[in-house]
Amino acid sequence: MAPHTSDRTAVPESNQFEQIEAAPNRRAFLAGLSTSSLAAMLGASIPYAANWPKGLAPVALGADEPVAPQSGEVGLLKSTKDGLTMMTDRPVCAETPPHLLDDTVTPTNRHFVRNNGLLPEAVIKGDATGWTLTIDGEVDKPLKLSIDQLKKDFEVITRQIVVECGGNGRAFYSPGTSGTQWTLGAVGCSKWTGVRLRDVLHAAGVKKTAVYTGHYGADEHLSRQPGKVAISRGVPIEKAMDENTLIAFAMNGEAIPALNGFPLRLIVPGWPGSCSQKWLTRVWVRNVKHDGHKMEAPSYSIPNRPVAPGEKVDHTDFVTITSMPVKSLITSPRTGIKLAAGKPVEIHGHAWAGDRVVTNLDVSMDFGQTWIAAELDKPVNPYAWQHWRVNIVPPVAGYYEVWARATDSNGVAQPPVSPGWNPKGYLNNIQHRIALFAS
Ligand SMILES: Nc1nc2c(c(=O)[nH]1)N[C@H]1C(S)=C(S)[C@@H](COP(=O)(O)O)O[C@H]1N2
Ligand SMILES: [Mo]
Repeated sequence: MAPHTSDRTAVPESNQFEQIEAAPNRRAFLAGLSTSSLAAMLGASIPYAANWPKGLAPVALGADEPVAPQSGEVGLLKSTKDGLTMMTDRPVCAETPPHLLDDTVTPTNRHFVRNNGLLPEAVIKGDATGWTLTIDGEVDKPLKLSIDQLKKDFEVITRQIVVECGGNGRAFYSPGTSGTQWTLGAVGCSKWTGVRLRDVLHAAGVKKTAVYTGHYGADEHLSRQPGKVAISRGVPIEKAMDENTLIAFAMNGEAIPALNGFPLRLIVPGWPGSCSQKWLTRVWVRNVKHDGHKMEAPSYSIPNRPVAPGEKVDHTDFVTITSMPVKSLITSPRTGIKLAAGKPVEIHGHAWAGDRVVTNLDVSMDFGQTWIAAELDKPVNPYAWQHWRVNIVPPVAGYYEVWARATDSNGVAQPPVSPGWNPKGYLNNIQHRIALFAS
């Protein structure tokens, strides 16, 4: 049988949504193929290929599988984002190919999208009328603030901050793990403008009993069942009090677009993107660790000890992910380019390290035997990604790979193979490799 594009995703039986997503994605994929590719997949020539209606997916390859209703969010993705790869269409998830992340500050139309639920109508329309943010729980004075009040009553700051999905790199784990099969591009570093969460919490008066935050957004659960939330994560109160944790209302100098959290979102730097609640409506200050949807293991959690690839792990043996690991991307040249042997070529990209900073960036062009130190910039502000560049010379004609390895301030470096396998496939910071053909 022909390979199925979603074969590598092991879908747990309980996850009905990932199952219904497979069909429309596959059909769209098939619809984009030429008749010669289809013939190769079918293992048979197509005598009437000249009559093939453009965009028709062959029934033999699963074109009549049940289809989830197409959401208008796919149209939004296509009209507002540039060159992203759609991973799933319900919820909408899309990543950015590395060469499109070449800018020092990620343009809004190239910032990845990771949704767990469905957008509210008002967000799609860009209507923030009456939007409020509630701060309640372990506070002396619960607050309900309009966006204007936030802008007026608190200091407004702008920071370049990396947002990376905890599952970025999941596709490289073996055995495969369930969840969106992100490769390299569920990451971006845009310029976020907003107020410090800390200042707002201080205004509400955080009680001594406060230990954690619980975040709520206006998106709907995929089932549209009232009372079910798409995602509600939180962070320890110390992280909420970090002077770089923002309640943002602008991205790259303009209103945040619908898919990335209009009109208000959290930006919790250095931690899994899931902490950065979009379409933010409430921060609940808790006297216990937050227990919202996707806080519980195994969501955004890893085993508390090394486990063998494929091993089953008890939910009681998981810990919640905090800082993201050291990582880097080669954003130029694009993988697969042809170039001249004996001539220098500049390799460049970005590197970041969760709560730490990157201290070294090295590249290898001989499969890791020797490493060349790149010039590495300091971050423009804490939690911004750092840019690096280095010239290499492919000595003779042939196939080369360039590998990039970032090292953080604790001496931890990116591994050449996938690091600690874990049941949900988080935190894969394997070195990025590109191919070069010299002639
Ligand atoms: N309300 C809400 N906030 C959310 C999500 C979501 O589904 N709903 N997804 C989270 C996840 S898992 C990630 S990785 C980031 C992605 O942010 P982006 O879509 O702006 O790139 O948003 C986070 N905030
Ligand atoms: Mo995520």
